[in-house]
Amino acid sequence: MPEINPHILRYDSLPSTNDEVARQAALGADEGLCVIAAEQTAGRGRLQRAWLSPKNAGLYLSILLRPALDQQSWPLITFVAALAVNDALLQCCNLKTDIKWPNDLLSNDRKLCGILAETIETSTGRAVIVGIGINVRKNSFPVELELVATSVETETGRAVAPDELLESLLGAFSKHYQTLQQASGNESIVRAVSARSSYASNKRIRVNVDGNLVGTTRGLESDGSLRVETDDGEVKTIRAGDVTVVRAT
Ligand code: BT5
Repeated sequence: MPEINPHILRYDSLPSTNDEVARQAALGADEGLCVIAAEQTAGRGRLQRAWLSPKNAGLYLSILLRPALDQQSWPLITFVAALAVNDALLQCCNLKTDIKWPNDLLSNDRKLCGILAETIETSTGRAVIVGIGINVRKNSFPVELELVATSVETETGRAVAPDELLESLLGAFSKHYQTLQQASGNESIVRAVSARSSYASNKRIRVNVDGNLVGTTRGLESDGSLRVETDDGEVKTIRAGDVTVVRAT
């Protein structure tokens, strides 16, 4: 299985590292291109939501992949990134994080990392851009994020050196990406995520599909979809959405 051979480009400031990778991918850049910016002025989440990316406060990077994978496995690339961040934070910061379906890492129920995987067509084939934002330094979050966001420094009392975190992250990403390419790779990745996610099973949640569905999570499908059992016993398979915890009253 081919390993990721990272080609790292660093920038002081970019609108969005995902957009810069898309630009270079359109020009024919190879798998493994990794763009890092000290700040983003227009960092993005899903559905064009903003990702706050103040200067030197976090690790903001995007990796270009040109996967030779079945289409069914492509959604699992977000999980590969989540596992890599989870490994790197454990290795470099001794910080255990919870993978929140489908694209967040939490510490103490607050968001420490978000992942944005986007598929694009290029003249040399379809490609995936995996954007990862990790809050490293304590940061004065705007009031709407104060209660929902956190950073490595807040959680551990120490801001890890971004390069140390990056090296560990790229190594782990390469390892999990290789796993995904093996026979039964989907199952291995899904199993690993399930083991590191309190959201995969037996969690009371609300998800913003079908008019805000409420139910209990019942595991992950091999394509990464989330099974949710509603109160009338029906099990729905959710491919994408925003999940919030429903707390017992
Ligand atoms: C995400 O979207 O969580 C994906 C974030 C991906 C960011 C990376 S940084 C490098 C690369 N370049 C980019 O332009 N993007 C990627 P989503 O699940 O839609 O969550 C977005 C929501 O997270 C926002 O609406 C806010 O509520 C919240 N948020 C914004 N900035 C945050 C931050 N720094 N820390 C925690 N939460 C944040």
